[in-house]
Amino acid sequence: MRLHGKRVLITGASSGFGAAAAKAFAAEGCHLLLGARRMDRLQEVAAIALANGAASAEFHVLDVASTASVEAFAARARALAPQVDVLINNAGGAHGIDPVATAKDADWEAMVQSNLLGLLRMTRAVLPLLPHHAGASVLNIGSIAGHQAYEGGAAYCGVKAAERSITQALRLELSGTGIRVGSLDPGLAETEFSMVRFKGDAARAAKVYEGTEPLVGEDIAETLVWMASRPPHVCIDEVVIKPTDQAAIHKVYRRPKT
Ligand code: NDP
Ligand code: 8X3
Repeated sequence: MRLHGKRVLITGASSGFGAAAAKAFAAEGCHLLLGARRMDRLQEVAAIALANGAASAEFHVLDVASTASVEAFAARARALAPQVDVLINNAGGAHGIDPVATAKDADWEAMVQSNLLGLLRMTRAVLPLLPHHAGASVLNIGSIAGHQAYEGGAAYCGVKAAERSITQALRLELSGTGIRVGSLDPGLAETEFSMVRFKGDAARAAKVYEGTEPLVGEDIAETLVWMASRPPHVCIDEVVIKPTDQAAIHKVYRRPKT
């Protein structure tokens, strides 16, 4: 599907994968609607998108943890145009890395609200805007954490495993509509993810990427563009992308310090 002039809605567009996706879909000449909680950052991303060729770049506050906020965001989308061609459910992240024995309710709740309920709410709100039989896509950001659990990741791995199930269920529910539903599941990527997980501890966040070459936002963004631009009869169900240095979730090659 040619993307020029298509309407693309991206959640979590204020940093990381979402901001990179805004720039990449802008370069294809798309109309963008960007959502996140940090409006100053969204404004910057929208300006970059316009400079990069976006047909338009609107932004609106969005907290996917709130049904009212999601509905207000969808109302903004409807006011801009009667249809959305590509929905990118990207908002989310990890909070803490404590084992179940000591983890905090607030961290669990934040992860369930954004990665799991947020994905469901956003999809429910936007489904009526997705055209049938026109190559529309719902692209969900999962994680290799949804394929393989790790210590301290019970809740995060759980919500990302749920993302895979939601993607599969939605594909079944939408059978016959022509709407494609796909999951893009990255491994280690350097964004603000670790700063959020470690609650602003920059030294601890930097350690995650020390000595290794992680993915960057652009790697994910160009894959999202590829998934959304396949011919309408082609659905890319699931893509797993890891850094070459990450042979498996626990096996990350780190170059010795020189
Ligand atoms: P970032 O922290 O850089 O980006 C996360 C984005 O999600 C921000 O734009 C943030 O915006 C937004 N967000 C978080 N919570 C909410 C909320 N309640 N409502 C609206 N927006 C929200 O990290 P990434 O770009 O890495 O993360 C993007 C997605 O990729 C997440 O789902 C993450 O789990 C997933 N992922 C990340 C990997 C990595 O290693 N980086 C690997 C695999 C998957 P704001 O704070 O302004 O609301
Ligand atoms: C992010 C990748 O391995 O840090 O989803 O959980 S990981």
